[in-house]
Amino acid sequence: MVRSPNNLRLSMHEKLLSTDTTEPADGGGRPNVNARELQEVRSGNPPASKEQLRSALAEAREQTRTLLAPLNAEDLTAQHSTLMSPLVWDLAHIGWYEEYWLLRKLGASTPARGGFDEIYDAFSNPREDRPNLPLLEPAAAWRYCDDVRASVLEHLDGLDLEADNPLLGNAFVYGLVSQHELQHNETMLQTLQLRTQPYPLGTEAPATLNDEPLLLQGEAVFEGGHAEIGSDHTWSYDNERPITRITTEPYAIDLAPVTNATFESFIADAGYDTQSLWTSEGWSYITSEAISAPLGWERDSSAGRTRRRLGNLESLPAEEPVQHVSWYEADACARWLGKRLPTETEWEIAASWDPPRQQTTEYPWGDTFETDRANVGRRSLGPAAVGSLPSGASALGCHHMSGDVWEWTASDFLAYPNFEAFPYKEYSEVFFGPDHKVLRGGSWATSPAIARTSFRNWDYPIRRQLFVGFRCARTL
Ligand code: AVJ
Ligand code: FE
Repeated sequence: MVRSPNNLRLSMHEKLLSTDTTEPADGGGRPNVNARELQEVRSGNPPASKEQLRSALAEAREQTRTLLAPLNAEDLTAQHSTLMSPLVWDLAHIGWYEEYWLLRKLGASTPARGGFDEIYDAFSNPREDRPNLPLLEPAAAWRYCDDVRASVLEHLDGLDLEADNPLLGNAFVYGLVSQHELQHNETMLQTLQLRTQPYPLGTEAPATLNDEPLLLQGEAVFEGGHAEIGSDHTWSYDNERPITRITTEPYAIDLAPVTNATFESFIADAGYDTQSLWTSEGWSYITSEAISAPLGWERDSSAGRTRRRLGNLESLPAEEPVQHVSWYEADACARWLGKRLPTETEWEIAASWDPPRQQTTEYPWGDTFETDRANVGRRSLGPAAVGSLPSGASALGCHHMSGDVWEWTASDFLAYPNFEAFPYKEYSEVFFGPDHKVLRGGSWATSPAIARTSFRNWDYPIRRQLFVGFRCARTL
């Protein structure tokens, strides 16, 4: 996994907690840590070492190589869906973004190679137009990425990480670039999900990490009151900041995401034909697009229900979280269940708030990523059965909050109070508003460097190629 500077910072955090846990007189179990001291540790010290930056970049590149290795030049240059770019655009865009931030913006003397802004800046052209651009061929795109990387590493050797440059605070700009590459890996997997040719799944079945999954049908309860959301994690994005104190009404939230079996029951109960379950936009969307099941679901008279996973046809695993539903379908199915989608605040409390300690954790189980607690980072190319990852549960008792499937929330993508765009408005700010819904938690395809509980993803409510499902909540 990525040994990000954050891990180092977190081990200090843990040390603080474990060496100084004198119980307060009220026996409340709250560690006796001076809040300001903790705040300082959480605010991104110690600074990253160059070795950690090199390995974060190398890890992201390794992921990109592994992902694209099974694909030929035609697979890489074709546009498989107008919703997505040709894969070779994503590849060269990864190199362009790295050149832009780690060479041009940091003022490296190394000359910029491309002059590629009109082609590879995502704001220059919509995805559907990208096949018509004079794109680099796959071999040239790889050479470009490799050349940029070589210059970046050379420049980093001579760089003063303590220099007075906001981009270098906590070496943030290196986090920006490595996380960008990892995010585009997931984007490329969405492209592979939309095309019909099979992508090799390897020998591994979707991770069932516990042979006898727990039956997870209950709810966790938050009694209401104060909690914190957001992050000051070293490499968190501007939209996760700052840590924000909120108050919320009591609510219940499901211990697990909705499964394929439950979603089948929704379909069998005429869910797609019952207008009263749908918002008016949702109803016109499914009727005009003739949608009657999640993306990739098919019905085979002999095999029963099947689904397409990265182009491979399989029988539908009943106990996996449902994937590839739009926000509208999630919203309607939750209504059919007598519940609703959680707000992103409710979701984040359930994922990371520890009520006795009055603290948030970066992953559901604590502050350090541990491989066996979550199905992330393409360790398998699909979600794990619900209940198969009991060691990944949050303080409130919710499972699968990191990994498996992104989860739609009820919330529009908006700024937290005191938001400050950094380092550019086009990462988050230009997307704030009612057009995008927030997704949380990361999927099986998301790197652990991104699947932290504070991470906010967003997309249009009609999108279904995402590795996204949902869990339900209700007001108490
Ligand atoms: C956070 C996944 C919505 O893909 O549009 C990639 C991430 N930003 N390149 C996106 C991103 C710039 C972003 N999402
Ligand atoms: Fe990008």
